[in-house]
Amino acid sequence: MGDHSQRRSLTVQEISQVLLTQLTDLAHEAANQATELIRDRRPSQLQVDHKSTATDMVTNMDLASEALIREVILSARPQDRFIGEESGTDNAATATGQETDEPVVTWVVDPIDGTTNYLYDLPGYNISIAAEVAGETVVGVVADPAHGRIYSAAIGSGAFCDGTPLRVPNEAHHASSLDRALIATGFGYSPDLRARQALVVAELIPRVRDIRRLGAAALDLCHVAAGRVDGYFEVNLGPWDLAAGALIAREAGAIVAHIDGGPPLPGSVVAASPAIYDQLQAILAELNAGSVLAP
Ligand code: LIP
Repeated sequence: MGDHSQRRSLTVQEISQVLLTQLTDLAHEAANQATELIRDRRPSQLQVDHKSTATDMVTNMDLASEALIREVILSARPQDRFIGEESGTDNAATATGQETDEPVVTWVVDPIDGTTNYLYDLPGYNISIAAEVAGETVVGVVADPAHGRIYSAAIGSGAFCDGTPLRVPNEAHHASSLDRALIATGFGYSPDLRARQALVVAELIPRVRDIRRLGAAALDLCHVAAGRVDGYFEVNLGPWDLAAGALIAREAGAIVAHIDGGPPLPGSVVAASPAIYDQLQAILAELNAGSVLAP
């Protein structure tokens, strides 16, 4: 194995279409196998543990799904890095990269996004798999097992749902003004944070068509891409909640940014059709939606 410390890191622009296709196909394979596991082999009784709060749950199927996705991906590409929500491990120390000039690929995975929905067997839980190069998401796949849909995107190549191109509607038939916009959002697991987030929604709700709280960030972003909601915002998320869905929304023509404007950062996002993005971003700034994290 050569000395990879000298290996140049390719820019995102230099990634070959061949590599993007390989990564997309591998993410689809892993998502399909994880869908079969969590939906078709769902046990009658889930084992549930808690993380940050009593409502921040992880089930045995979250763990099994992540182990399966890790196995599918790293058995095909052992040189890659893998960061999963539940294992909390990052095999950066063992990721060696290729002998060739191929860039280091990091997989960012939420094995079940929308765990509460999954626990209650409510639609909306999903499997979110992203591949990153040089810190930028280049491939994103989000599987929606309850509806049998798979959303996907590769950087610069558009967004798709089950192979059908997705394009955010930006004409008036959906929403050209905020008061006709359907906006999705979500809440954290801390009661104090949820109370502050609810105050923002209380101010917002009279100024939009309606609010939807669907329970899973990755799919909320895919709904923006598919025009099922006109915008989505949320704070206090993990990188695995956002990585794949943000690329899919952006590749479908949505504007995706940090809730306070600027490039998106892990944890905080606003995504919307170009027709209403500026209005939504402005009202969120007016309501200090990005500062709810500070008690
Ligand atoms: C969920 C997010 C959702 C948020 C939930 C939760 P998890 O992720 O996808 O948008 O509102 O509170 O964080 O924990 O189910 O993977």
